[in-house]
Amino acid sequence: METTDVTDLYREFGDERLPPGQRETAEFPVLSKSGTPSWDSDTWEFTVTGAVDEELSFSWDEFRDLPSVTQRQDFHCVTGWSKFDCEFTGVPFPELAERAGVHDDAVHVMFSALDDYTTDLPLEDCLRDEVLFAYEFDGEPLPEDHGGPLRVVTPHKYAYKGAKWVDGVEFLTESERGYWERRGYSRTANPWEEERYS
Ligand SMILES: Nc1nc2c(c(=O)[nH]1)N[C@H]1C(S)=C(S)[C@@H](COP(=O)(O)O)O[C@H]1N2
Ligand SMILES: [Mo]
Repeated sequence: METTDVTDLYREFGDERLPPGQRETAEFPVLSKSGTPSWDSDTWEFTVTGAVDEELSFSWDEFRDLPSVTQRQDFHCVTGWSKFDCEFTGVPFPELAERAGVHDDAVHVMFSALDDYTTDLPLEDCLRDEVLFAYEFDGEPLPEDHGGPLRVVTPHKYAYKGAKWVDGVEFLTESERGYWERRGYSRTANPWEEERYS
């Protein structure tokens, strides 16, 4: 499959590919608030709910039948490391938003996950082709400790905005806070502005 290089999206935010206060690492550390949850491909279900024309639900096979893309992206963790050139395959956020028919009064999005993690973003920050529901990393199924079977990646934001083990997305007409956002982390999380805490 063809890979689209989106590692130049930093140009929207400045001249430096590496955001301030970050150091590049070749590793891919695992950061999880609790352990890696188990999942079952027979019962796994992904839902799109809230301010939409049609709420959607997908089985694992149905989700895998959605149109997908492969992108080369950078990954910035709020704790200070960045990993360049990660190859993720998955479904772009706008594809799902379009299928559900997002209402005009939706302004915010909440992602939920199998480990009860949540994270939120303004809707406009999600309606980008680089926001992926990813199920492959470097051509292999996404490792379970990195969020397999399915995670969100947000290369324009710190990585806590990308829910691992994601199982739902809810469109909101008022903003709400996710797990780390309630604990003082930034709601917008732009790495080039060093929006780490709020
Ligand atoms: N479901 C879930 N998603 C999560 C987290 C988590 O604890 N649970 N941690 C977040 C944080 S703080 C970071 S930095 C990245 C880490 O992703 P990684 O473990 O693949 O490096 O996942 C984010 N997504
Ligand atoms: Mo993090």
